[in-house]
Parts: sequence; structure tokens; C-alpha cells
Amino acid sequence: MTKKKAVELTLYRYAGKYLFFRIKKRCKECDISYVILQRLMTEQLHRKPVSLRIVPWLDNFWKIIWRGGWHAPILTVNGKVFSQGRVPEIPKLLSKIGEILNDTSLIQPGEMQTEKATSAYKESEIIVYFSPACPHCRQLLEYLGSNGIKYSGRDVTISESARQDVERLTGRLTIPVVVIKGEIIKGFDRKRLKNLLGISADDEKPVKLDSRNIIPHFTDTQLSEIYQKAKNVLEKNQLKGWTMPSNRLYPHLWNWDSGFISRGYLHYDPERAYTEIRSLFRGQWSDGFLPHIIFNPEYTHHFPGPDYWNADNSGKVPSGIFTSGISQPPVHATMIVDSVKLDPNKERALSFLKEIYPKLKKLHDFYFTWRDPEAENLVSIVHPWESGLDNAPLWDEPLAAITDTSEWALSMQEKYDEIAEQGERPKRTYIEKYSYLIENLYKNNYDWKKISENHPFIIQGVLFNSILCKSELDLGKMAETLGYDASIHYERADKIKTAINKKLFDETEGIYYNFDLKHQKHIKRDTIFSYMPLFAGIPDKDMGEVVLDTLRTHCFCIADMDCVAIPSYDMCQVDFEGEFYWRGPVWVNINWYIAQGIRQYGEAELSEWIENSLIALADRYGFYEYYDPDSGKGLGEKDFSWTAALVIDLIAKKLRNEN
Ligand code: 2M8
Repeated sequence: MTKKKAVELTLYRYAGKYLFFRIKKRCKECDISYVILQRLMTEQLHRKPVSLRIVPWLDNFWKIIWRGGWHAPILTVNGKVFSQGRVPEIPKLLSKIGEILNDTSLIQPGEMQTEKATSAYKESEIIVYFSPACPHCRQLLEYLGSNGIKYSGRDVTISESARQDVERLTGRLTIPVVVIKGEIIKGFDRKRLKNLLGISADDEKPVKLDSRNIIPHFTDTQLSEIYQKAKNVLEKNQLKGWTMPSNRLYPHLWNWDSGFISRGYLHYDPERAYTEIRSLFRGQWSDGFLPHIIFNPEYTHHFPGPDYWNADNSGKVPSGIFTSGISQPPVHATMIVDSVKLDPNKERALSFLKEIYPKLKKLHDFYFTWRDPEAENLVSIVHPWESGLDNAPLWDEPLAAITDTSEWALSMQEKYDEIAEQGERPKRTYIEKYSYLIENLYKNNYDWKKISENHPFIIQGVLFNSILCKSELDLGKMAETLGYDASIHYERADKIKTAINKKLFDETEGIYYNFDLKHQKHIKRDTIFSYMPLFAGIPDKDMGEVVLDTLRTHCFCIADMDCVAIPSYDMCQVDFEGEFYWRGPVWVNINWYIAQGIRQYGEAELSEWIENSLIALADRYGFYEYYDPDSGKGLGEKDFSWTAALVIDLIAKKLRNEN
């Protein structure tokens, strides 16, 4: 039998570490190569015997250097260097793959390989090469526009020939580049532009070169329109008494989603906000635990549904209610703490707070009683989904260490594949482990003490504990409003704060890390979730400065504000994936927290950039579950409730001139 031909592509991205060196800069060519290759894999190379591996260049430089590869991005085809130091030429690459596979459909006609941008644009005197995510490009285009200059714009992220032109003209892929009457200007050089274009000092309409130009701005009328659209999303997802995260993949009531959703309702229909929270707490177990899903009895084919959770094994589920058996971050007290301030009917607000306060307290008590096995004032989670950040890179190591597998891992995998077909969902990677963890919970009858002794996944999370710390502070405020003794809440908040600073802060790196109790070690992954303590006011002023310094890099797009908002994972990491669920995309809820956090530590302008960018994302692309940090493309579920609810919150504050 002849061996089937296959092609292995390997992209060495400018990332990684070697001895004490660690790459902390982004390389535009690498980012663009990565995006283009991913796109090829899902388009032209879909269902072809071609695989793509992305590896960190610095970890592997000694392997590739022997094969002649010096400059990242390096692309190898079946181990041989195909291109380096630049974005690979795609028509040539496809032809090469076509030749290896004997697949003529991939071989590109000669004409296409030599396609030149100039042919289509020769009429035009001014050509601008740009990328939509680059702030200097946006400023340049705005400058030309406001001075009435006509130009042809060429987006290098879309056009191969535009990239070739830029490289030919400047020797490398750099943007923006302007070509005026044969002269080449790199970057936004206002003086040269002005001279070449003959704009007089009196007529010139300057665009100030400062970060304020990057911040999107809206009139009140525009804000009101976006607000209305956001309300429509919530209306669309509303059922009797509660709201689905989205009406396709998420037809049930989800714990922290309902918290965020209630924050949106509070601004225009407080009764609805109270009903949402009441519906959620209908599912509270007798020990105070609040499940992450309360199942919609009218929708039976969700996976994993009630049959898989066996929550009844606990003997703690309220009768007639079907729930899952894990929880989610306790955002609720924070989301509704402003009820009295926002509800025009103060009496109604007070009576709601009175009704909900004991339930919230019982929930927080649950965490301290059952989820703090070492009595350290740090609560732990027992499943990645409990964190709310399902497949974040944070869980890679602890999940990989689990060797057991569950009885129904296979069926779970098949069902997940069906769901994955419908959208960008976590695919197969850790399904076995997810299912094993669920099985271990119900086999232990949700006896939290036993679980803390034999469960393979017990993590003290930065995000979870920061959210709990803030919720304790807000529960304290609520207690004061109701005339109750608030001291227990402030004491607890203080204890969590001290514990987070003591155990989860890494002084050398200037960043907070999760702690894996099972393996007794920190999980050193640079996700945006490490910065959640800012929101809860956990670091003191000096520590806050250190944390902000770590955050202010290109890797989270803060140095240049050159993304659409803050990505969920460090973009300098080799396994960053801008379109994949919790492993890179921009999430509105996380950005909402980060914006408030950094404002408290003096970064008002950056905070405004984040908040306005979130509104701009919703305005331009719609209310998606998450977004690509570079292009802003909406991903996952469309018309997603928490995106709409938190955009309502941001707009409402702007219209009231808060902050
Ligand atoms: C995602 O999680 C669920 C599992 O609970 C899922 O993948 O089906 C997460 O993004 C989670 O944070 C969110 O609450 C849920 C519903 O929006 O979806």
C-alpha cells in the first residue's frame, strides 16, 4: 500500500523563552502570518491532509537554526524552511502544497502569483497601506479625510498583494505606509504629508497625535440608539421570569450570566432585575450552594443536562427544580448593590434587598464553610467551568495531570462535537477530564468535605476570590442600608484581600497567579484574569503600580492600544488564540471589570478607552459573546445577553456623566 501524502506546516512565532530570556514583544509579521495560516486551514486547506503547528520560536531556535531558519516568523513545509522574517507568500505556499499532494486545485495560476496592487491603483496618486487595528493608521486616515484628501486604502490584513507591495517599497512589513507621487512615507509623518500635499498651515486640520484620538466617541443620540438595541437583545432572550444567555446554545438560566443581566435591567426595569435574581436563587441548595445552571424544563436536549449531573444525589436540591452540580463566581451582590440608588421606587428596592440579603449571605457562608479546605480565607473551585472561564489556558496543566477518565467521556465527546458544529465552542481537548470531574462530584454525592479530600482538581482562583471579596464589601453595604450589622462582611473581605496578597501575589513577576491546591503550586499563566484584584481594590497603591506596570505591555495591547479592547490571554504567548473561546478573545464582562479596576489605580484614560471600545464593538459588530482582539469580528453567540446588559450599564453611566 502506498503511503498517503501529507503536509505538515510549522510556524515558528516570535514568542517563548530560553534560559532567562523571555520574549515580551509582539512581531507584526508573526501575528499576520498566524491569522492568514489559520484562515487558510479553514478555507482552502479544509479537509486536505495538511496540519498546522504553531510553536514558540525561542524555545526551538536551536532546532530550526540548523535548517537555515534565523528570523521569526519561520514557516517550514515538511521540515524545510519555506519562508522566514516575513509573512509567507500564500499563492506560492498553496502551489507548493499542491505539488506535494498532487492536488491541482491548490496550484495557483502564474498570474495570481504575480498579482500586483499597483495595477488596480495606478490611477490614484495617493495609496495608503494600513491595518484596521493599528492606531497610527486610523489617525493617518482621519487626518487625510479631515483635510479633504482623496486616497486609495489597502488593508494588509486582507490583501496578499498589498503586503507584497509594502515589503517591496520599504523592505519589511510595516504600517502605515503612504505613497504620494512616487514618494514613500513610513508611519504617520504629518510634516512630510503636509509638505507633499501642499496643505498650508492656515488650512490644515490637524489630528492630535495622542491616545485620545484612539478612544471612540459617541453623541448622546448615538448612545441612546445603542442602548435601545441592547434592550432589544435582552427582550429577545427573555422567558417567563428569567433570561437566557442566548436563545440558541444557552437555553437555560446560568448563574453569573443572570447576575450581569440583572445589572442591565436595573437601569430600565428594576422589577425585572429582581425577578431575574429571584429565579436564580430558586435553585439554591439547602447548604447555600448556588448551581451554575438552573435547567429550563421546556428544553430537554441541552448537553450535559440534568441526567449527567445527578444533582439529586446530594439530597440538597429544592424539589421540582433541576440543576447542575457546580457553581460560578458570586457576582450577584455587586450587581444589585445599587438597587436603592437606581430604582425610582425606593420601597420596592429595599424590600427586595431585605428578601435577597439572607440568600446571598448563605451563599457566601457556603464558600467559607465548604470551599476553603485549608481555612486560608481563599475559596477553591472544583471544575474549570466553575471559574466561568471554561477552557482558559489556566486549566491546561491541572487537567493534563488527571489520568482517570469517566464512563461517559465518549458520549460527552460526541455530543460536544455536535454542539461545536454550531459555533466556536471548546472542542475535544479536555472533554474526558471535564466529564471525569463531574462524575467524581456526583459519585461523592456532592459531599464537599469528601470531595476536598479526593478530588483531583481544587484551585484557589484569582478571579473567583477577587469577585467574592468585592461581593463581601457590597454585601456589607447592603447590610448597612438595611440597618443590619455589616461587620462580618467587611472582616471577611479584609481576610480574603490579605490572603490573596499573601498567597497569590508573585513579587518577582508583579502579578497574581492561581494556586493549585492538589499539586501545591502556582499556575503561572499570563491571562487577563490575573488583574482582577484591581477591581476589588486588593493591592495597595504601591502594589497596584507594580501590577499596572506588568499589564501595560504590548502583549495585552495596552502600550499602543492597538486592539479593539483587552484580550483574555497574553498575545505574546505562542498558544494565544484570538478566536478561540477563553483563550484570547475579548470578553465584555472581563473588560468591564478591568476598566473599573484600572480606573481606581489612576488609569482613567485607559479605562475610558476600554469602556468606549466595548460600546463601539457592540455598535459596529453587534452584541456577540466575544470578539477577535485584532479585527473586532464578533464570535460565538450572537445577541448575547451579558454583552447587552453590561453595555447598557456602561451607557447608562455615561448618560448620567458618572466616572
Ligand atoms: C460558558 O460555559 C458553559 C458551561 O457552563 C458552556 O460552555 O456551555 C462560559 O462562557 C460561562 O462563563 C458562561 O456562563 C456560559 C453561558 O454563557 O457559557
